[in-house]
Amino acid sequence: MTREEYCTKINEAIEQIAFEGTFIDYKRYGSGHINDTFVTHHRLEDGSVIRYILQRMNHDTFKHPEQLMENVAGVTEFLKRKILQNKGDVKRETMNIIPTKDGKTFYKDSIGSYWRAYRFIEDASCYDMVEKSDDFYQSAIAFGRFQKLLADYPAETLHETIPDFHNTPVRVETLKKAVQEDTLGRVKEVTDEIAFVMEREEFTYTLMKLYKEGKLPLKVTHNDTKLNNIIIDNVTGKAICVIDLDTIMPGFSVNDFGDSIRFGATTGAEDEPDLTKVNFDLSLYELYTRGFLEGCNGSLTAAEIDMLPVGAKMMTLECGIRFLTDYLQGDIYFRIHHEKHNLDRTRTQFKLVSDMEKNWEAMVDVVNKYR
Ligand code: ADP
Ligand code: GN1
Ligand code: MG
Repeated sequence: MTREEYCTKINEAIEQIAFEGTFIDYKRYGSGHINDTFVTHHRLEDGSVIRYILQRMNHDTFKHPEQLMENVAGVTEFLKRKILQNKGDVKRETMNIIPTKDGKTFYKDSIGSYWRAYRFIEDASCYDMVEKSDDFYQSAIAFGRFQKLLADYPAETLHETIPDFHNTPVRVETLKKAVQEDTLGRVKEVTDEIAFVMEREEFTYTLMKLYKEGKLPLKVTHNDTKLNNIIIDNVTGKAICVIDLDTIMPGFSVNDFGDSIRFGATTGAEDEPDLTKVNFDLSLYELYTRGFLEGCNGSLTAAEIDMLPVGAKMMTLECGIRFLTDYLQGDIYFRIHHEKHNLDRTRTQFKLVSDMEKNWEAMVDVVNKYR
């Protein structure tokens, strides 16, 4: 699709969605790797301007956007009821879908792209890295609370938006296939990284094995608990809203914990090319552990708590495996901004895995301190 055709489609989508006010303009927004996100501006009758989030859902990643939106609508309605019970603000403490003019949760355009819009959460911020450690702590409370709030959500009604999303052994198999196919001839560049994964293949079975033995429960989980999937209030400094609900599915609580750790408990960005700047940050790990357990507020079993460090290492290793696979397959999944972007991302993740292995006892001790 040319840029011009794309713009036509955005305008078509804006036309179909029941936004308030008169449309002014839109621009690209945020730093997500999967969807195309825009902010739109609209003028209200009193002259003020209102903003919305407009997204083109990634149809290659999410094969059934209509099912995905059923999940998002179900979960946000459920959360709204709980927020109201707690006398909270439903407009800011959960995502609010802006329906289409004919009352649907998404708009499918004439070439089959899926669009959806949300109320923009104002007077709040979203961070790509931990700038203030308290933000990380607040995000931990919010992600823990999110899980607790959804503990009685009817999990059987959720669609699996990406099958085997956090099934790490399956991710290893996909990597092996990409290595065999070596479509771009990149394998020779990454033999160390491939060996790094193979040395840890046995480890990747840890959580699935416990689950199959009935020792680890399935919960309703977010599955993409990066710091930039949480919105922090500019005035109170509290994490008010969990966003990016595309991957809500039954999963392991420890993976929600772990994904936050891999993204936030580090001294470098996810794509930092200089590995000397990337170190696992044990004190941020401790802060997050404290907040997450506080937010979960007794809803985790002893086995789940035991497995928190494993969740951290698992999600970091898995994310590295996914970046590496994408590098070998020609960068078809994660949005990249330069040729070796996925390789840089792979290396930061594996550096963090090595650091975690070196700090393993301390990681276990921290969990035991707050359990
Ligand atoms: P992706 O799946 O591509 O990561 P997200 O749903 O996380 O997409 O959105 C991308 C970014 O857009 C977020 O990181 C955040 O900065 C911003 N964003 C998303 N939803 C909202 C919202 N309702 N209010 C304010 N900002 C939002
Ligand atoms: C993607 O969509 P975004 O940018 O929040 C990915 C996550 C990865 C993450 C790595 C649906 O998250 O699983 O952990 O990139 N989301 C999907 O930054 O694959
Ligand atoms: Mg996101």
